[in-house]
Amino acid sequence: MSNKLTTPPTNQFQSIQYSDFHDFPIVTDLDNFEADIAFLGIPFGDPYSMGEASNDQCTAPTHIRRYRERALSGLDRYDFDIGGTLLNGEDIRVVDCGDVIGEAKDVAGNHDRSEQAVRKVLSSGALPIILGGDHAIPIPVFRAFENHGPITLVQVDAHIDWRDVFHGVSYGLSSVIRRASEMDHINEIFQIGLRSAGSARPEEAQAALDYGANLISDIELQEVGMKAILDRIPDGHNYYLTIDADGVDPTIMPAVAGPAPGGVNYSQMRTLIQGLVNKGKVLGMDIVEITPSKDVNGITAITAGRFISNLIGSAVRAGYFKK
Ligand SMILES: [Mn+2]
Repeated sequence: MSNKLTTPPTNQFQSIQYSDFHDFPIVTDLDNFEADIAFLGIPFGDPYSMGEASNDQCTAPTHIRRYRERALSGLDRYDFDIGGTLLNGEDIRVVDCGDVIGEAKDVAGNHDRSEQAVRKVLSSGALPIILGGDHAIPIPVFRAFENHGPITLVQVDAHIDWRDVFHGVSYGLSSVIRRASEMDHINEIFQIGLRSAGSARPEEAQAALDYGANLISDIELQEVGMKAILDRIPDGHNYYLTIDADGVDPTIMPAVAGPAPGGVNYSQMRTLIQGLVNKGKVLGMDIVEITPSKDVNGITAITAGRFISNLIGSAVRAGYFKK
């Protein structure tokens, strides 16, 4: 294990009590593993108050793992959303890299360790599936993709997240797309499911439009359908998909900090995830902003697990992992 990391190093993970991603192997040495797909929990963000430094979202990766068997009963089961078993009988190596250790008083260090952990996952050649944490955590994740551009960024969210600074914080959950827009390797941006009112003021909406971001409101999505939205996203690109749980219909993802009526429904998410996988190359995906204490019968975690199944199942069938 490289000792270049600041303490605590990324090879020290939380004990993974709920490693029940179908008994996929647990990786504890990020410098020495081979995989096609890797789960990585980043259970924190960049808080706006001390109370948020260690909050409900810190347990979200565990919550998602805990309900994995409810999202997909087994690797031998026929999944009607993907038209067969998850891995299609192929020799696909899926691993769980556990969670990056968070230190409440070391936000910058948390971001650095997260970036380095994702860089190591990418070095292994694995497709990372990131479990947040709040919507700040894609910022270090995007940094780790520095040499993988140009990337077309697709965001599902109720909010545009274009604040430059919010509550004195520049790398927080309300700034994630603003920070992404400043990265050379991030190119086109599609923001889907926008509705209600969040942190954005008119100047943030204007900044997004000035950049050329494609702002797709939930009303527009519901009127034209996800296939029409998908058609606007250019074919053949490298994509990264960041899913803020509050962008999704709260009837299937109620456990969020900022619920808003409306939102992207399950079949639309399935169309989006599988559509992106098939029109180019999805380099990575995250699901963030899940607050487990507000969940109802695990449905938020189960929905997250379904998104993951759609990504993996369609990527397998699209030949992403052909040796
Ligand atoms: Mn967000």
